[in-house]
Amino acid sequence: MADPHSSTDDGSLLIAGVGQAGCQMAAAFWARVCRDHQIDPDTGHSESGPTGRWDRLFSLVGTGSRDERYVPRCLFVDSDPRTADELKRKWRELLNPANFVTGEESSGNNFAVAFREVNDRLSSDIRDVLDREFRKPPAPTGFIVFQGFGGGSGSGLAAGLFEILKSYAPSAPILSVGVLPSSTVSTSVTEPYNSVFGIEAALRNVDLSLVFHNDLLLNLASTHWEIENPSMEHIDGLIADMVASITGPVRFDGQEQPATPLGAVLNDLAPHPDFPLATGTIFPLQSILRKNASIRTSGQILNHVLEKNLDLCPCTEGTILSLGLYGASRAGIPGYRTVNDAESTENEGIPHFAQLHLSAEPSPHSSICVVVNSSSIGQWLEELCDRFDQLWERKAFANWYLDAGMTEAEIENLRREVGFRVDRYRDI
Ligand SMILES: Nc1nc2c(ncn2[C@@H]2O[C@H](COP(=O)(O)OP(=O)(O)OP(=O)(O)O)[C@@H](O)[C@H]2O)c(=O)[nH]1
Ligand SMILES: [Mg+2]
Repeated sequence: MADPHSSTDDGSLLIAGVGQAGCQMAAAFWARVCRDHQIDPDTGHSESGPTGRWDRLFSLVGTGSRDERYVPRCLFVDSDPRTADELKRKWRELLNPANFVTGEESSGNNFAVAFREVNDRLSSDIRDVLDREFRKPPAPTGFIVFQGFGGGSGSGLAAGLFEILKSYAPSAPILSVGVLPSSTVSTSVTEPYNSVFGIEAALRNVDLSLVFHNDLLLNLASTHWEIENPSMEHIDGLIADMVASITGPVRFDGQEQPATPLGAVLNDLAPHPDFPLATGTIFPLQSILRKNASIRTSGQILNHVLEKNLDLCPCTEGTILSLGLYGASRAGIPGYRTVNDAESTENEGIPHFAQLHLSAEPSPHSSICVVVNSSSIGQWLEELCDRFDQLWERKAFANWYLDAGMTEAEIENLRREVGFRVDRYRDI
């Protein structure tokens, strides 16, 4: 198939959720962007017509205002059908059930089983969905893939999916959004294996992998968002809000510039292809405005966040390769603008940072999302490799992977590849 990315770049996206965590995060993202574009997520209709570059994410089906529905360009893939069935039920008017591809049972927390399954059984169904989506103009020219690295499906199915996506559009940018296994919120002992294999595949295929630790997000939910006993649903909402913020410039025209393609946003955040990892945080603008009555403009918010609130974001130690600040309002995004260098020169301590997109008149309902790509993210990979090594030294659970077709040499090679990444981060 021709690579549509090479001939046209109208910026339309296909959003995939893989595995339980990935599907749930992707569904939260759709609920959030529906609201941004004034599409009712419960019906798929838009009373007053959708706003912004909705056509970059949704297809319009039906004619006449009564029949018109806005259908997400999505793909949900999981070995286990249960999460998919729940999402199909919950969002039955919004998400097309034909865009869900599932196996018969969970991979059992096993990258190798899931990777084999995608190649053996699921790839033709995935290709059917992609064929349909690529036939609808405009064809997707960028992908976002949500995944839980610790899960067998989130790692193994996604590794297979990246290869399929590349076969449709080899040069289209890919953003992966993933949760890393955390020591406190973890569901399986094999998460370090799955994550090393899953991260290796992501870093080999994507332009940027935006990674999060669930325990840090749980903490953020209770401290800055004042949510009592935060659940996974709250965490998925925060991740969805961050991805919505980062894709704001893709989905809405700016005041001084038209909407940007995804590739440009990812380039800002991963200015060097060897370091395609970032993490982020999001907090309410209200808390800043309440304490600082003199803040009036986006530029002042930028300076304030860089000076006082940078410690809210993990991984701001070490050398910062890029720092993006994105603002979004829950009540819709009235118009983005890029704060230029002149407004940000007060912060000489930050060597590089990506474009800042905030609405010109900050609303108290806005949130601020900070995304950072820095040398200290390498430590997250290093911790993961250490946890992998503790298992592999004893060959603990090795037979799970060997029995599913991986070889010891292959496993050690994938571990080495992630080790090379750690070394590169150390050398920054
Ligand atoms: N942020 C977030 N994390 C989740 C969610 N659901 C599960 N997790 C975490 O994600 C990791 C992967 O778990 P799952 O998503 O259940 O695994 P899976 O991808 O379905 O893979 P298998 O079931 O092993 O085939 C684990 O560390 C879970 O704690 C979710 O909705 N949001
Ligand atoms: Mg699962």
